[in-house]
Amino acid sequence: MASYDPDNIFAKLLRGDIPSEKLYEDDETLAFMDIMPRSDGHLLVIPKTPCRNALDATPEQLCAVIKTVQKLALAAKQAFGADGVTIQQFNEAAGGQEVFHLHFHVLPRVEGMPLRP
Ligand code: DGP
Repeated sequence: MASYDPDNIFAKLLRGDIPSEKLYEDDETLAFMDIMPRSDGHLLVIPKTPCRNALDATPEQLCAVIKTVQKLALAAKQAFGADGVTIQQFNEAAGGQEVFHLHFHVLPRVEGMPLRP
């Protein structure tokens, strides 16, 4: 597996080099709106420490991120009047990953509404 690139887009976002619509942060994690939302309220949760993806993550990074995912999934479900929430996570290009800093997608879902491409 390739090593962590400190100049990936989410590392830049964490450093404040590029703007983001922040929703939540704690000592270990950050949540912000996805720039290309596939459902209303589509957000991303990332660890603040370097980590390429779930295959590269420590148990501590995974625990911290999944706790924030649950918190934000519950909040987004309520805020967007959703019936459910899809949680997605991709690993390496072949697994659909485009940004190589660990992130989970949180997608509020309304009954009968497909995800946008
Ligand atoms: P993937 O690595 O396939 O899980 O997709 C990366 C996601 O990150 C995709 O849904 C779009 C989003 N994204 C890419 N660049 C930016 C950015 O600069 N800001 C924000 N907020 N989201 C981004």
